[in-house]
This record gives sequence, structure tokens and C-alpha cells, in this order.
Amino acid sequence: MPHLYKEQGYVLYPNFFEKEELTHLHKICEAFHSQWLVNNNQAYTNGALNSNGLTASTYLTTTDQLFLIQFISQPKLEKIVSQLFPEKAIFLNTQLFFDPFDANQKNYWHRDMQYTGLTIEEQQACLTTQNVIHFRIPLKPELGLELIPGTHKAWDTDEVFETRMGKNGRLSSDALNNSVSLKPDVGDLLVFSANMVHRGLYGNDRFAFDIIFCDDSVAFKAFINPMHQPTKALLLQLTNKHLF
Ligand SMILES: O=C(O)CCC(=O)C(=O)O
Repeated sequence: MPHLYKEQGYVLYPNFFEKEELTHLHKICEAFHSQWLVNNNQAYTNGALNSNGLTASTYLTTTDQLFLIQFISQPKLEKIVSQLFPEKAIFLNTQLFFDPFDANQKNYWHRDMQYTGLTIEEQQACLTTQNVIHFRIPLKPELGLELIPGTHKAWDTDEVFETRMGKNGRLSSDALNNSVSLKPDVGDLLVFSANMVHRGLYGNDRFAFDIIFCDDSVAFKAFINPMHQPTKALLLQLTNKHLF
């Protein structure tokens, strides 16, 4: 599998989890989401598609926080993290992906790094120097993601660049050639590089939990919110602490 990731920038692991392994995770995510919706109604009606920071104490009990960080650091996930990252990796954040309030809202091609304040040249350099990987765990069957294989290591063609930047009359939702659509089911794990060109496929009342890991580097430490990291007390209760 690591060679597939190196080549394409993503790997789908079918039936990675038994459905029962996701039952409590799903409950926690539902509880988080309903509270998030109450407090972020304006963002939601204005087009938000995801929330983040589930591991914080904002909406979760300490017991559920511990459950989440145990889930994130479970050996079978850590094994994949260690296979896919060239060097040591750490936990960056979690996200929940859901459908837009407006069913007609268009999706958009992007590389995650384009929203972090980097210049185009810096973004280009990131392809060889920085690794951020999403671990998508659908909690409902979803239409999934559309990805352009190989773009985790290859820079944009003109068409891709103009599309994801919405330039020269192109829209970021326009169709692009050479893409693949992946439709993970509940129990599957979809791992993909945040550096690659991708877009979400909305619909089916999607509800997916993403865990994001990144290189253990100074550049990424700046993006880590301490509120999303386990407290010392929680860490003491964890057997597997390498990712925090
Ligand atoms: O599912 C989506 O809406 C997009 C996912 C995405 O862009 C990401 O996880 O970086």
C-alpha cells in the first residue's frame, strides 16, 4: 500500500473498521455536531462544510476526549501513519465533513495548502518538503471525493491552476480531466494527501470524521492549536503517545 500512496497520493482501505468499532465514534461526532450547529448557525447557513477541533474540551466530556485520542492513536492507524510519512508524523487536527446548507452549493477543487498564506512558489516547494495526510472515516455512506492522482508530487497544469484559483473565466467547480472519484463506505478508510488537487462530492447527507496528521516539523507546529491536543492528564492515560 505505501507504494500506491507514493504513486497516486491516496489509498482506499476497504473494510478497515468493523461497523461496531465506529458506533461510539459516530455518537460522539453526532453530539459534537449538534452543539456545533447551535453555536455556528451563521457559518453553516453561509456555506460551511466542515467543523474541526473535536478533540478539544469545548463540546466533549473528558471521557469522550480520551476515547477520541485513543481512537486516533490506535495501533492500526499509527501503523499506516508510519508507513506513509517519510519521517516522524504528529497529530494535527480532526474535522467533520457534512453537506452544505444550500443543496445547490458547488464544490471546489483545491490543495489544502492554498489557504495557509503561502505564495505560489512556496506551495510548489511544499510538494517535495511537506506532508499532510487526511484519514477519512465516513460515518455514513458518502459520494466521497474526487482527486487527481499524482498531483501530490506534480504541480498544476495551466488548466488545473486556473480552475482551482478561479482564473481566466474558469470556476473552481469546473470539471477537470484525469480525476478519479472515490466513494468510501462506512468501515472503509480513505487516506489522501492534503497537498493533492481534490474536491469533496456533496450529497447523501454525508457525515465523515477526518483525522489529519502532518510532519513533526517547526513549520507545522505553528498550525497546531494546543486546545486540540490532549492535556497532560489525558496523555497519562494513553498507552500510545507517539503521535502527540
Ligand atoms: O470533503 C470535502 O468537502 C473536501 C475535503 C477536503 O477538501 C479536505 O479534506 O481537505
